[in-house]
Amino acid sequence: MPRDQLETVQLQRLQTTVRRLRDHVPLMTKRLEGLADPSSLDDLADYPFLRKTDLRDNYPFGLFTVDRSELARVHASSGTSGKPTVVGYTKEDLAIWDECVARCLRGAGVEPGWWLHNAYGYGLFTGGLGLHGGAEEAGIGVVPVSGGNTERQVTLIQDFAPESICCTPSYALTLAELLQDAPNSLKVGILGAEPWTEEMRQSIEEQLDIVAVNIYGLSEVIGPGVSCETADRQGLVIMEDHFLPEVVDPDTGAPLPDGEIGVLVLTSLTKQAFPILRYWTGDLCSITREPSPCGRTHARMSAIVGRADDMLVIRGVNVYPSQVEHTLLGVDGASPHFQLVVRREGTLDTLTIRVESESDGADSDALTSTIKAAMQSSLGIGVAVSVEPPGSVPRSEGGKLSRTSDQRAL
Ligand code: DLL
Repeated sequence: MPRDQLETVQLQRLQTTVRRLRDHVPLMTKRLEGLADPSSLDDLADYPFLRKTDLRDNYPFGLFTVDRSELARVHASSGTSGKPTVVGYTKEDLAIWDECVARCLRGAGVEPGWWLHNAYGYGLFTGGLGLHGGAEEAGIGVVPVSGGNTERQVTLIQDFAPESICCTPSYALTLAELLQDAPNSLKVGILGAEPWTEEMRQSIEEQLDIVAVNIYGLSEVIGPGVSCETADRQGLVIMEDHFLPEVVDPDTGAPLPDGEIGVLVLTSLTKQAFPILRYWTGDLCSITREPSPCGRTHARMSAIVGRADDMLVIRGVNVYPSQVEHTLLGVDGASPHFQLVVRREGTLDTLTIRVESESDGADSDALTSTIKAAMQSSLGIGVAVSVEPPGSVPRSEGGKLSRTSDQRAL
């Protein structure tokens, strides 16, 4: 759809969403007091942000706009502390979600009639059931294997010969290790739910011999399928007829121009049970509204470069785990299995990078100095490096892998 038509649709849907929230959610009635309904998309910037703490404060169903009897499903994400955040869907919401994920899969090159090995966790996490519904909608057969039990997953991939797979990028690496170099049937991987870099993509593609595309989403907004790369991988195409993106300054909240990196803020345009206005995702990326070479007119976002709250301050220098991954995987002989250990010495935070060498017999002294020099030049600080034999660093066992071990409180 040409952008001017798309923006007309977006504005109508935004007006409906604002009215729905004002009429049905006490918190929003209060917050929107004195604010007129939007008469242009630019008015969006006048509304307050919705944050994760608002979801927690209104646990479990305080932000829903429908009675619980109208809900078809709930999902929840376990935060790092306390109560989970709960999200709800009507039957129509589920149909929209399926459509978004179906678009992701088809754009990624997954064909009707193929099979999808779905190794995202089933349950309260949105990954498993989200990809499941989208695949069924698109006519793709699902192997609903869920996360974990890696040996069995490998057997199923070998015996069922699925053409596509979805899981976290870190779990794709775990599976690749077990599949070894044996030929496999996989052609496309739809990977996301955690940050990963181009270097990690290359490594996964080489090991599994697949095209790996990046899928993004979060339960507060709908789940996976908010955006996804197409097979030509020119950024993640946002399902902009359902979700309105903004990128704002992490400190001031002011809207940033296209191309600048800031916090992604998302507004749902069609959701019924749990609409959200200006949800502060905390994820850092940039967006472009230039038409894509593949012909799509929807805005595209860059890969997530980090989370505003992921940033480490190592001796006064801001460091994102994704920067470390990017540098590390550029070093010959370093494997994609690494962990960042943050400790506190006195008042200073220190960073140790644990990384496995690619092979058993590697010269670990030489690799250590190469990595140290690479980090000094890309991050501007010295870090400690521990090169370890293959198999020493924790692997993903199906879910999201935390690359950072924060030992500052110990
Ligand atoms: O992770 C939904 C999902 C499932 C996305 C399967 C993709 C595939 P949550 O558990 O609510 O939902 O976590 C959302 O995960 O705010 C990001 O910080 C991170 N995240 C999700 N996808 C990506 C990605 C699902 N492609 C949080 N790249 C988000 C980087 C991602 N981070």
